[in-house]
Amino acid sequence: MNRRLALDKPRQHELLVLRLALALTALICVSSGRAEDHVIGTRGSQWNPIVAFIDAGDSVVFTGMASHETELVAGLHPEGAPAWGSELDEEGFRVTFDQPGAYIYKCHVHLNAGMVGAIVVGAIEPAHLSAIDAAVAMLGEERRIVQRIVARMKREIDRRARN
Ligand SMILES: [Cu+2]
Repeated sequence: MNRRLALDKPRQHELLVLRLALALTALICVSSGRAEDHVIGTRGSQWNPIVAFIDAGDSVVFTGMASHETELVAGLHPEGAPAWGSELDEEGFRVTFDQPGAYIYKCHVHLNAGMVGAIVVGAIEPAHLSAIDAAVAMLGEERRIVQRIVARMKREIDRRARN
C-alpha cells in the first residue's frame, strides 16, 4: 500500500480547503486585474486624447497638468455619477469610473481655448446621449465649445460602432 496517497480524513479536508482558497484567490485576481488605468495628457491647451474610450471599472490618470486643472462639467455625465475636480497643477489626478455613460470635463483655465474633453465609459444608451444633448442646450457661455466636443465624441462613437 502506498502510504503517501493514503492520507487520513482530516488531512484530506485540509487540502480541499487549501485548494478552494487558492481557486478563490485566483478568481479575485482575474476579475480585479481587468480594471485598467488610462492616461489623459495635455497638448498645449487641449486634452490628449480629446475623446477617450474606457470600460466600466477603469480609471483615468491625468498627466501633463502644469497650469491645468480637470473638472466634470455639471449635468454632462450619467445621473448620480460623482463629480470630480482637481487642483491646479495636480499631476496624476485619478478618477475611477464605475458607471457607464459619457462624461464631459473641462479645464476651467483654458475653457475659452476649447479645453474640453469626453470620456466614454462602456456602451452608451441612445437615451443617455439625448440627455447629454438636452443638458448641453442649457449651458451658458461654454455651450458652443462643449457642443463641438460632444459632436466629435458622437462621430467617434459612430466610427467605432462601424468597425
Ligand atoms: Cu488647461
